Amino acid sequence: MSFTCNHILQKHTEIWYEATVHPFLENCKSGTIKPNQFNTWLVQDYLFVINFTRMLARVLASAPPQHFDVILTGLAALKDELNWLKQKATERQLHLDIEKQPTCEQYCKYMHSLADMAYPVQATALWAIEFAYNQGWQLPGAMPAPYNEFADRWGNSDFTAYVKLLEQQADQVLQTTSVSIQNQAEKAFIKVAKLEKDFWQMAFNAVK
Ligand code: HMH
Repeated sequence: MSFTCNHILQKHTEIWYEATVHPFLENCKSGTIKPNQFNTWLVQDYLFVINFTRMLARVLASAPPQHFDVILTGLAALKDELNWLKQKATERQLHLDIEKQPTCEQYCKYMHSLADMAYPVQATALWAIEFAYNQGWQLPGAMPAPYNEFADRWGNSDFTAYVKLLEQQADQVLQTTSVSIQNQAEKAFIKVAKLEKDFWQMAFNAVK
């Protein structure tokens, strides 16, 4: 039986549901999210994306040359995303030179630790991280302003196509790797799902 991203996903639908369906996102959809909850997410996500960009650079360094095109597209998109997140924070008069909350810190440390893993594990984790936001921001359906801009960033068709390419690249290397590395990839998927769930909860807890 072939070992693919979808195979991993189908084995862990419950934790994946918790990673991608959260009251934070539902309250963005209904317009009832509190400013402090949203702003907490925004600032922590900016800090997350800085470290995610570093992770993607390390994934590139581990990848076979045939995978460069997709990864470089991702890195170029992150250049834009970092500037955009900074601009959104400035519009809301938020300071970005603050400390990471423990959950954000934990996620960033985990992304760093992936550098020691085999490329198929890194490729699977990368896909899972992007797929989490692609699904999470899309599943609730159309959001009101100002949240629609955020939902569109990760839910738009170009981003969806990019995530599909990440899945194909991960599938390609998962097929031909050892069972031990396949198991590590599955563990990475579960870890990402748990961290995603915790990240939403971290922001949701910031009620004031
Ligand atoms: C927490 N997960 C988190 N933030 C993001 N921006 C993404 C995934 C997608 O890039």
